[in-house]
Amino acid sequence: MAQEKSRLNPDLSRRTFLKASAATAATVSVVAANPWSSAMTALAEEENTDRATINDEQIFSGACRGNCAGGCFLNIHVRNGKVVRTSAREMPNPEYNRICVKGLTHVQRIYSKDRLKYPMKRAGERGEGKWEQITWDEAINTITEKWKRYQDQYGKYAFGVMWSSGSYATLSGAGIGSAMNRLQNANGALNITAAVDMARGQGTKPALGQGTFVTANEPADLKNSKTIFCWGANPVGAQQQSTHFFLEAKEKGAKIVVIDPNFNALAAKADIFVPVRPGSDAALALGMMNIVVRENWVDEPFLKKSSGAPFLVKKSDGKFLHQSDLGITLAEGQKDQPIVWDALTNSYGAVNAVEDPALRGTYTINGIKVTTAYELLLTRIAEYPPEKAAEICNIPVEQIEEITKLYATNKPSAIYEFFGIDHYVNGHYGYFAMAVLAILTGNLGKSGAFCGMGENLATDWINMAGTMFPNGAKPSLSVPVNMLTEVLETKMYGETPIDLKGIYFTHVNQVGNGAERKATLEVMKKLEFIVVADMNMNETAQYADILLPVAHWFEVDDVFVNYSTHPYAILQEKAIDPLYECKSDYEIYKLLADKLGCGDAFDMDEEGYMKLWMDTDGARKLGITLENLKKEKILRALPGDPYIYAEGGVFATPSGRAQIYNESPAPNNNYGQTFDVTKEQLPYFEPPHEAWHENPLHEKYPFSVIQDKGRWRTHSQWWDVPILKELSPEPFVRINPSDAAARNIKTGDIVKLYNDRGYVKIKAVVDRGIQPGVLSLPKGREKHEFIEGHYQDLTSRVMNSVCANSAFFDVLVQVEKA
Ligand SMILES: Nc1nc2c(c(=O)[nH]1)N[C@H]1C(S)=C(S)[C@@H](COP(=O)(O)OP(=O)(O)OC[C@H]3O[C@@H](n4cnc5c(=O)[nH]c(N)nc54)[C@H](O)[C@@H]3O)O[C@H]1N2
Ligand SMILES: Nc1nc2c(c(=O)[nH]1)N[C@H]1C(S)=C(S)[C@@H](COP(=O)(O)OP(=O)(O)OC[C@H]3O[C@@H](n4cnc5c(=O)[nH]c(N)nc54)[C@H](O)[C@@H]3O)O[C@H]1N2
Ligand code: SF4
Ligand SMILES: [Mo]
Repeated sequence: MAQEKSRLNPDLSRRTFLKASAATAATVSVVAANPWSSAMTALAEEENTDRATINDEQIFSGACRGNCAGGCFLNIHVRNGKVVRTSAREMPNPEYNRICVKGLTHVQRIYSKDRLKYPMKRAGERGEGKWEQITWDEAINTITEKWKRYQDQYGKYAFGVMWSSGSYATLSGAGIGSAMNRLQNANGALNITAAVDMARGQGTKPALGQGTFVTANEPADLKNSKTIFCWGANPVGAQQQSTHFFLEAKEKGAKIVVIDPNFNALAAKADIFVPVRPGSDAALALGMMNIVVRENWVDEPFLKKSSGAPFLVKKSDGKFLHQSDLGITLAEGQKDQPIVWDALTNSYGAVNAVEDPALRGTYTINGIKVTTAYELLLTRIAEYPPEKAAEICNIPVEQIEEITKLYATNKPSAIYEFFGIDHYVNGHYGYFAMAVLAILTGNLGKSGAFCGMGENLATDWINMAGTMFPNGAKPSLSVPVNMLTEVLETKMYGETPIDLKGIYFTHVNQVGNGAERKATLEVMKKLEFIVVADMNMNETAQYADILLPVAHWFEVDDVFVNYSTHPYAILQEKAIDPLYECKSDYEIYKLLADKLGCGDAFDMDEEGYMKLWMDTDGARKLGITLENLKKEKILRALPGDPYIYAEGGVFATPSGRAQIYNESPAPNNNYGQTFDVTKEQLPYFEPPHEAWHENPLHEKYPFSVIQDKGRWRTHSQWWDVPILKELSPEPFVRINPSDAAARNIKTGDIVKLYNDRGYVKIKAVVDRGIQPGVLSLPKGREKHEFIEGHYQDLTSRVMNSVCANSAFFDVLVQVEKA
């Protein structure tokens, strides 16, 4: 780690900090004999221990499984029944060896004084902070009695479960195939979705076949790219462990282009920095497509062989023309093939029978008017010539020309995305347009060429049906959390009656991390009953009626595989027993299921569940069995080496081809809403909902606000770790010098950011890297860390009509000296 200085506390260097914290540790250990102080003692001792003399240490395998996407493989060092330190463990491919400052401070997290220690019930008013310790029996009885009673009286959706991304694991994590999904579906409770990070999937899936995750090659392949667009991603802050792949690619001669409103840390290493206007990325991609077409940089063989560009689209209903439309009788089990135009024979044919399908043209076949998908795309992109894109994005047209040439000719090229573009109401249009740009240039399905997040989610081999839907259970109804205000008011979700009385929150800090905090608090107020299962007293836990203390990740056996920037499944060995009265989430689900009448769905121990989870031919093909995992502790969970998404141009779309045209757009939260289908069928640009210079509100609130994911937190996690607090003592807003000067704001001044939804008071840092008219806040701070207000008081819960997703960056504010 570099000798860093705190920007607001420049006197604190890393060495003085370490000395100071060791001293604090020693002092604390003298005054109190509790697990917290013994952890501090242990840390202090660790500093001075000659490791060669240690002979009583046990080392367990573990994963750091929060939602930072690192998924680091760790050694958990235990002495005398205490976790004394964590260290990086050797990965099968050493390029993936990793740990970060958070991974190194788990000891302080495990023994944090803010950990929930025993079940509690609310003693005062909700949110007042008065608690009474209760037994597990009382907690489980109270929860299940209410859960059942609400469901009996008001229907099964009267009780909901809400989870987000606190941790990913099989038994005690959130996410696909986890035991929590099983409980939810077995019981039929309402599934309240976090509506976060959904625009990427909405935009990308129709084009590339997979949703939010998995459309990138594995991170180690990045170094094989010749051009890398880091587009709406902040790897140095938010995918720290992948940053070195960018640098290695650069060393090998790759050109790096960072497309971002702000000069993020990777921009410092980039060849070209493109300071786009926030929320304008779809327009940039559309402008680039025009140049690709104009310059004949279209990869026609790829389009013909691996994409639906030559598919004929019916004028009547916008769907692809299929054999069945032409009255062709299909044999049993025969696939109804899309029809293309055969330029050689000047006739039509099934796509699998035509050698050289035409990309262009409008035809009438059996009286049906059709045109190629490619032709439709050309018409759409013509609306966004590069000059217009330049104006929308507020960048020089020459820069668009320059980066397009690189991307389309200095191949293989990768578009490395994350969620910068996602957090706007127009987010999914950006991702769809970027995917289509990749398709046009054939920058997909090869080493060094991809369009995705460099993050892996091995869904292919997980036994989803077996884990998530016990005894033939069906998926329960999903409602995005951003719509709860309306649901509670109208008791309807589309045509479905919902009389919601209570929610079980797990793996989520909705009050701290949800958009539009006042609306969240309103919902919390209206609910009759709130349960929170967490490791610590986060902002949501403070509003609970019943609090359940859950075990830390190293206190339970589990398997980690989801959402990581490496291609491995990791065995989590229970390193110590759960502290205090904490229980693993899995054990809690078992207790709940028993009383809710679906105990048979949990009629297995931890090992039984893990085995069920990996009971697929896909897993066996990869050699993933519990036995192997116990032996090796870590196993490769993706095929190929390196894993290449859509290798050879075979995509996970219904046609097996990449699609530039979406014939059946559908909302990701379909409740019967109407939407403009033509907008969704082809790449499209519309301005963000709020954060736009032409929005009349811009006069009053002239700043867009971005929130960066910083390395000191994973969202709201690690907030209770003293070492990290010392390293990053307080949040601050970054502002461009010209904007700061106009308001007489200097670094260290307290400023107020506000809009009609609320305000936050926070210190300012003047930073040339921030675009004028933009402010940047750190993501993941808790209420008590702001001088006044909360950053989530600024955000809005408005969503796109086809995409249930929180647009955290689609926000306008004013800023002034407080
Ligand atoms: N303003 C603004 N808000 C944002 C964002 C933004 O950019 N700006 N980003 C959004 C994004 S992208 C995301 S993903 C969300 C994340 O939002 P959350 O999913 O709420 O994020 P975390 O704070 O990581 O985790 C929530 C809680 O899970 C708990 N937890 C961890 N492990 C376990 C476990 O094993 N069991 C149980 N029961 N609990 C556990 C943690 O202690 C923590 O309190 O935030 C969103 N909020
Ligand atoms: N340390 C740490 N790591 C994390 C997390 C964490 O909390 N802490 N959270 C994890 C989670 S859940 C997520 S979702 C990811 C997020 O991963 P990223 O999306 O990589 O992280 P962000 O910090 O949200 O940064 C997004 C980048 O997009 C830029 N940006 C903002 N608006 C626009 C725009 O309109 N156009 C373009 N082109 N760029 C824009 C921002 O300036 C920023 O540089 O990080 C994960 N990793
Ligand atoms: S916080 Fe992320 S990068 Fe840090 S150790 Fe954990 S998984 Fe790795
Ligand atoms: Mo996220």
